[in-house]
Amino acid sequence: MSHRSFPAATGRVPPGAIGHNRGVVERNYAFMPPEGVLVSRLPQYQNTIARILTAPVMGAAFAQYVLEIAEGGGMPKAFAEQDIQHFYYVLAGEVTLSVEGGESRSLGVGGFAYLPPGTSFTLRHAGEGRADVLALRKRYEPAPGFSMPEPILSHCDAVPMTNHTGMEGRGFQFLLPYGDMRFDFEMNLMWFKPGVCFPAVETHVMEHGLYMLEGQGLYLLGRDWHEIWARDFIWMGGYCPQQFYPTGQGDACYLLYKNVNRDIPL
Ligand code: UGY
Ligand code: MN
Repeated sequence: MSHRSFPAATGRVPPGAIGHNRGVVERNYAFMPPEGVLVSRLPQYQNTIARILTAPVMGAAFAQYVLEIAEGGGMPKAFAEQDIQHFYYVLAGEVTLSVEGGESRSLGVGGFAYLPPGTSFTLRHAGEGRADVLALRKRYEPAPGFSMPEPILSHCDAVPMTNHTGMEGRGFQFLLPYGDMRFDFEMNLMWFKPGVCFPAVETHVMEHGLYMLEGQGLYLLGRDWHEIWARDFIWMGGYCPQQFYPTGQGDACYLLYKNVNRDIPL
C-alpha cells in the first residue's frame, strides 16, 4: 500500500450536491440549509459538535449554533462569560443544565434556558442517544435604571400561547418575559395555520435568527422566495424585507430570535 492509497469507504456523493444547493448568503440575510453547515469543535465542550449557523462574520450581532452532544458530552466544567448572555433550546434528546449555586434541571425536547451575563453554568448530556440543542450567545446591552435578569430554566409547555395580532391562525409563545426591559432580546415560538401569512411584508430595524422546527412554507427575504422546512436556518439583518407563507398541510412553527427593548446606539 502506497502512502497515497485512499482509506476504504462505502459512502457516495449524492447527486445534485452542487446544482440543488438551496443556501444563499446576501448582504443582510442568509438562508442556511443544514447540509452545508460544517462541523466546529469548541473548547468549552467535550464530545460535542457545534454547527455555527450565524456569526458576526456573516453580519449578525449575535452567534447561533446547533450543538450535537454525544453521550457523556457537554461541558466538563463550569463555564461563564463576562457580558455575554446564553440561551439554549433542546431540539432532541435530553440535557442537564446546572447553574452554579442555583437550580439544576433536566431539559428534554422543548426545554429551554436563559443565562444572564457572567452566570457560571454547565450544560451536559443526559439520558440516552444524541442530544441536539439550539444555542445562542449575545453581548448584553445594559439599560440604565434596570437590573440584570435572573436565569430561567423552563419548558415551552409552561409558556402560554398568545396572539396579540388578533389574526386568525397565528400563535405566539414568548419564551422570555415579553416587554420586560431587563431583557434585550426575545426568543419566540411563532405558530402558523396553513396558508396564514403576515398582514404585510415586514421591514424593521430588529434582526432575526430563525430556526424552523415544524412544517414548511415559502420565506420572502429581500426580493427572493425560498422554500423552507424543518432544520433550515435564516439570518435576517436589520431592514431585511420578510414574509412567511406556510404551504404545508399542518401547522408551521419556528423559533425566532429578535433584538428588542433598546434604543439605537448613535
Ligand atoms: O415579530 C417579528 O418580527 C416576526 N413577525 N418576524 C418574522 O417572523 N420574520
Ligand atoms: Mn420580523
